[in-house]
Amino acid sequence: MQVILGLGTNQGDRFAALKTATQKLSAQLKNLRYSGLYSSPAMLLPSSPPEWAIEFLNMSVMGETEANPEELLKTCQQIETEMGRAKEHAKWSPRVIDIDILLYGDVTLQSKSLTIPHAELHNRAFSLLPLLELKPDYKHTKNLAENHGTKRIGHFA
Ligand code: PH2
Ligand code: MG
Ligand code: MG
Repeated sequence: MQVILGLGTNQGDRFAALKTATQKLSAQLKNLRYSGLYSSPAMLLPSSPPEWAIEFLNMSVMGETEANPEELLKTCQQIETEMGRAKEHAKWSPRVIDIDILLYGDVTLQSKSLTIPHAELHNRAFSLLPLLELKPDYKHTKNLAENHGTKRIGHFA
């Protein structure tokens, strides 16, 4: 199955975190391809402390896997854990790495652990713009004139 994952980081050496994460993912996904690199202000909750307002780096990757969605989710979570992300964390707190399943082929799925396509994909320029580089024909509902300060800052690889 062809899948697209969204990567985000706003803690520590963000570029190094993307390098490490993509390296780890390359052991799990075939024909890995990378979007460009995007920077955007942290999207926070009204209750988030102001010190969480740390600029994000986001990108997406596309590859092929034989893992089912739950197995792929486990793989993503394991890489997050290996890279030092705490299992229990406050919602939208700064993170070394976040790896989300954005698309799993054309599958739509809703379970306790997973919503595919990603529940917020159509609201987030920092997810959608990198995804569209890899899948330009993806049909979405977002008005991309409102991109919440999301900027393409260069190539990843
Ligand atoms: N991820 C979040 C919450 N806020 N903001 C930006 N700019 N980029 C993200 O990836 C992001 C966020 C929850 O996963
Ligand atoms: Mg996320
Ligand atoms: Mg996540």
